[in-house]
Amino acid sequence: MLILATTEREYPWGTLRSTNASKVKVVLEEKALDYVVDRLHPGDLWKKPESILAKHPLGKVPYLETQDDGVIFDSTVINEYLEDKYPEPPLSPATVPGRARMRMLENLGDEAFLAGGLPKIWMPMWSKPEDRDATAMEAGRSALRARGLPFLESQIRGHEYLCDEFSLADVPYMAVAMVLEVDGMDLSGFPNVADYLARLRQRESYRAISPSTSLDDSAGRQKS
Ligand SMILES: N[C@@H](CCC(=O)N[C@@H](CS)C(=O)NCC(=O)O)C(=O)O
Repeated sequence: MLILATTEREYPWGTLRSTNASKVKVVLEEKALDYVVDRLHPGDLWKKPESILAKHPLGKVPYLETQDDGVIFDSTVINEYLEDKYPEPPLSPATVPGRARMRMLENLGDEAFLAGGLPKIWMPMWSKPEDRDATAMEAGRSALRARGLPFLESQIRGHEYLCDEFSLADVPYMAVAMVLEVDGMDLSGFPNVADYLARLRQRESYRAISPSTSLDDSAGRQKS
C-alpha cells in the first residue's frame, strides 16, 4: 500500500488541498493504484516537527511512503518514480524529444504556476474571506497573466493535451485547474487555457482533488 502525505482541509468554500501533493494524487488515480492519504496538519508544514523532517528533509509535502523503495519526496520525482514502477497506463510520450517536451512543460507548471503566482492566490484561501489580502491575491493573478499563461496558451492551442495524449506534463495544470476553480479567475484573455482547464476537470482523476469532493470521499483508493 502506498501512503501519500499531504495537507487537505474542508472549508465552506471547498475542500482545499496541497497543490504539489495533488499532482501525485492525480497520477495515483490515473494509474488506478491502491493508496491511502496521510493528512498532515497544515501548521506542521511551517513548524516542521521531527516526525515530518524524518520523512522529507525540507519538511514539505508531498512525500510517498512505499513498501518496496522507502520514502520518495518531491512531486515531480514521485510521479516519475510511479511512471517507472507502474508503466501502465503510460503517462509519458514514447520518443526522446516528446519526453523532453513533457519535462519542460511540467517544469513550467511547477515554476511559473505552482511556485509562481498560484500560492499568492491559494494560501489566503485557507483563511476566512475577511482575513485575506485581496491586493496580494490580485498580484498572484497578475503574475500568472504576465508569465505562465501566455506561454501555456501558445502551447495548448490546437492540442487536447500538452503532449497530445494526457501525460505528466498535464499533471501540474490539474492543480492549477483546482485552484482556479475555487478562485474563479477571469481567463478571457486565454481562451485555449480556459478550455484546457475545463477539459482537465472532466477527467475521472480530477474527482480526487476537486474542491467539491469531501475529505471522506478522497482519502485514497483501494481495489474492489
Ligand atoms: N518541489 C516540491 C515543492 C513542495 C512544496 O512546496 N509543498 C508545499 C505544499 S503545496 C509545502 O510543503 N510548503 C511548505 C514549505 O515550503 O516549507 C514538490 O514538487 O514536491
